[in-house]
Amino acid sequence: MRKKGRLIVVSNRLPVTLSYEDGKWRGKPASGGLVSALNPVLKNRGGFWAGWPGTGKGAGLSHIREILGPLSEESGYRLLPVMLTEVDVEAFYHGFSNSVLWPLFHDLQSRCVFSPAFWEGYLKSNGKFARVVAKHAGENDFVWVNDYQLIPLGEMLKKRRSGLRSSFFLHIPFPSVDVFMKMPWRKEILSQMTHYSFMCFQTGRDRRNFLDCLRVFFPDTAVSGRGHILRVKVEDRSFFLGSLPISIDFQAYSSLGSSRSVVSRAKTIREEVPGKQFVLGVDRLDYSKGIPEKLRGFQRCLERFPDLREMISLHQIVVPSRESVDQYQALKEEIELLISRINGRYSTTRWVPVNWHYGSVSREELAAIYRAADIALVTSLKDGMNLVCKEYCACKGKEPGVLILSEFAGAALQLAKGAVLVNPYDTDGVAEAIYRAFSMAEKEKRDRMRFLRKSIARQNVFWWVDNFLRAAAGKKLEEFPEQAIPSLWPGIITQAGKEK
Ligand code: GDG
Repeated sequence: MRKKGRLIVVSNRLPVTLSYEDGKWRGKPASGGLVSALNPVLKNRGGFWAGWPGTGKGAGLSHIREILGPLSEESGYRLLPVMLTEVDVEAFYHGFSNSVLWPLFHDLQSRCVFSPAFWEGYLKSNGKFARVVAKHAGENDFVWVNDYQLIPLGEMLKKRRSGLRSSFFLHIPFPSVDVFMKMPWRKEILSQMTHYSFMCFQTGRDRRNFLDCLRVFFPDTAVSGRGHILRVKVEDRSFFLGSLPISIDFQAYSSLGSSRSVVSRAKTIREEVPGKQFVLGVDRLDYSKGIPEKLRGFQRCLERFPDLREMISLHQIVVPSRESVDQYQALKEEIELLISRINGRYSTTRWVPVNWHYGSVSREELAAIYRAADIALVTSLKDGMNLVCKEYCACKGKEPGVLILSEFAGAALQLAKGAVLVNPYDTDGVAEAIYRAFSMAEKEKRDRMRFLRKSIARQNVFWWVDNFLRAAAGKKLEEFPEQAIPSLWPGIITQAGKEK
């Protein structure tokens, strides 16, 4: 009998964060959009998640092994580390991934550093991922590669194991031809993207941009079919091409938001809020999230609508990210400066307009903050999807709340009807949207929230994953076996590329 294939997820980072405290290495589950979406999918499916454990310094293989064992049991899937050296991380992660692809794909080409050494490091580290995955994947396993850091992996896996099928999901946007053209390795990247059996984007807009680029660089590109999934032929390769908006486990967030402890904590948060209503921002520290633009919009709102002073406050959670990169440090300083200016100018003895928390909070606490917030404000300059806005609506339950959402977030295409859309570069527009949300009639708030929740509940993360797997592997999530976590040791590959 043929062995049933398992589900294998590959992403740059494993869904854990390692830290060295009190002379000991510790690990805890990581936060982030990709992790939030894929965690419930892989749980108890007997597969594994391969990725870099996020540290090159000091943590030897035995430490990693010690930490990942129990965490694998907790997660319900095996965590398989891909070991990278500090030099690898510099060129592959900080370099090509975060100083070329990330800014370019978010239309911020002036932030790109097109260094050939980064490109070489990108290919070299992808080779290390290919080696680990090819070693542990079985013939019938389904390999699901995630995100821009691993674009070359599919072709590399094919070269190592011709029978191994892999599919790809791009979590970030795909730029238009004019922007994409700027990248020196544009044709190589495009070609690598055609080596997956299924290539999927967040939105129809991203997919259209990708097809436009293909047609420029591969004029023989042929497309057939219509709807969510198309068939594309480029040179001697043919593959499926889709667009599926990623989502959340709506039911889980909705239940969490209505749980007794969260409702009670939300009440306490509300009581502590200075002013009548509060606006919430939750973002990773990243220039693509438009945090300074949000602060400018909020400041403008206080300037133009004095009746809102002492009546409204902004709570901004900023989750630390890529802290060692200068541009991110500069962004943090810009945020601090803007906040102190707003607070310096408008604070009174009873009211501080902006409160911010630099760090992450527990999932429960986040749910309570979502539930308590009157308005959620998402001002991404560009965002693949944005899960925060979906989590906010899920946690709100029947409580009225208003979502102000950037037109440039992938989620805007899906949630346009219920949300108040803004262009984050338009400071007056953001200010007016906050004023409108503040003054919105209760009935309109409830109607909009009902619509948003319905739409997110319908296209939840399981809808997304089922559609992805159906298009990519011709089966549903339940058809992947529920199995015990596979054993891993021995068979790990070290930073130096040796097997242990
Ligand atoms: C990328 C794309 C795309 C945030 N603060 C805390 C916390 N979070 C969690 C949220 C949410 C996630 O982080 C952020 O997800 P986003 O989707 O908003 O953004 P990215 O991290 O940039 O994700 C994005 C996503 O991938 C999925 O494809 O939507 O466009 O950029 O889940 O809940 N979680 C906890 N504490 C916090 O303080 N526990």
